Amino acid sequence: MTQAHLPLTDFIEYSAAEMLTRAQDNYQQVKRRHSIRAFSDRAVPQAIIEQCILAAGTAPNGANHQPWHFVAINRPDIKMQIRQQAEALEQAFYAGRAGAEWLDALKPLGTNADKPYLEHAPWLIAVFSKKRMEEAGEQKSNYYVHESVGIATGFLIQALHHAGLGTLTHTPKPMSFLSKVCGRDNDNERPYMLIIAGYPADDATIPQHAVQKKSLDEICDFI
Ligand code: IYR
Repeated sequence: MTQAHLPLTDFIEYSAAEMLTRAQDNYQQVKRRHSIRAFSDRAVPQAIIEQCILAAGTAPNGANHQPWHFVAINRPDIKMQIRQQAEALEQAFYAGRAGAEWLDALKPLGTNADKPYLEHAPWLIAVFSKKRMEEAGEQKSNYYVHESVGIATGFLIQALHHAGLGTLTHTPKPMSFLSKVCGRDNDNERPYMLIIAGYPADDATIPQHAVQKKSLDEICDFI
């Protein structure tokens, strides 16, 4: 049996001229998003993070199973644990586990194993993916989990940027320690990414090469 459908009442139609202006404005806004690695410890109200996570939860996803879970971390003791464990992993990564080619690719970023921002930034948002949907004792498979959680994470980053916060995506490898620290150590959930959010530090910089984006010709064909 097909499920009930509702009329699409919240679609807003714009003229082609308005659409072009809106698309241009959006591009100008999103191109001002840069990953930053120096965060201020200024507090950011939880209510802002809540709205951004609600926005992430609207992402298109497989069969509307919404195969994600977010853990928004503000507690200094938990942030400290994450910093300690992430830095230990990164030390091994930068000491050689990454391999020469990868380390070479990271040179322009100037990154190293020190991750003070994991303690300084007011919010760390751990994104988890869920293999199955658990519903009143029932277990159903989730679909396109990686794609769905990737889109939701993109929505989250965009929402945080739009709200006026600086962000960084962080993927310590392996990330399994996050499951334990966040109390999500179960067979169904996997850590997907850690998003750091807060005000940029006064001396925050971006790598010069980070602003060099490929041209439209390079990234797109119209056929
Ligand atoms: N996770 C490491 C290394 C790193 C890897 C990539 I690919 C980046 O774009 C940036 C960093 C770190 O956080 O330093």
